[in-house]
Amino acid sequence: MGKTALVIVDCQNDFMPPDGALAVPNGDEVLPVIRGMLDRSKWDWDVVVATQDYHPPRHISFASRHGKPVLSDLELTDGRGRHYTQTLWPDHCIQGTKATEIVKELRDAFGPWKERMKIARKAWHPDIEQYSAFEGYITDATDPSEPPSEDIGAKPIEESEMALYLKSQGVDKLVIVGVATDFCVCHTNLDGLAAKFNTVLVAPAVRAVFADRENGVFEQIEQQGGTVIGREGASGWE
Ligand code: VGL
Ligand code: ZN
Repeated sequence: MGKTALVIVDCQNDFMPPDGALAVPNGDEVLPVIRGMLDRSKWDWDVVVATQDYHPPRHISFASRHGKPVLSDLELTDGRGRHYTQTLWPDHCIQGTKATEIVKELRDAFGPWKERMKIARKAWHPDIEQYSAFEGYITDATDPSEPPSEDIGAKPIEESEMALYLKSQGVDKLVIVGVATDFCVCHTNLDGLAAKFNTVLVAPAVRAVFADRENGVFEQIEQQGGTVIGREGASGWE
């Protein structure tokens, strides 16, 4: 039978209220749910991947770099010559700082999974935005460390480090939790489907930057063949 990976998206200090620089509204509500999913006596994930937004100072997504207001949209050309619309963010998740660390409440629960666990770091290049775990690189480091020195270049999703790692472990199903539903969770889930994984998004374990967009994200994922569970509330999804 195929194996299952729990994918914990961006549960980092900077995304958590009350003090995070880019606090996702009610983002901390996902933590007890995800902690429960890391209880080794109840769950047996074959693989656990925790993702980390991992920006250098002056990252292309930072409003401060462009002298524009936070949350405004800006047409940009990125470091690979791609034209796109960037939502501009406050400075957040800077490499090597506490702000980019995965919250302690979850790190404390990683112990029993150590042998099965990887970190996927993304958006580490100054001129490239990456919302999806499938755009990042895979590492064992849970502590702040240096990113690669050069852009590894865009790879087709199915040849990405994330897809190759999951496939090398026999994984064919992803259970996706974390923040933010409308950015990194959404892109990770859609890329997972594009890379031919079955996906299950656990609604009680995700929160959005823009809460009114959450239903649209769930519908888009379902239209692409993904499953969304627990939309009616926290009970009944296990
Ligand atoms: C994210 C905005 C900027 C996310 C990351 O984790 O969803 N959102 N960077
Ligand atoms: Zn970011």
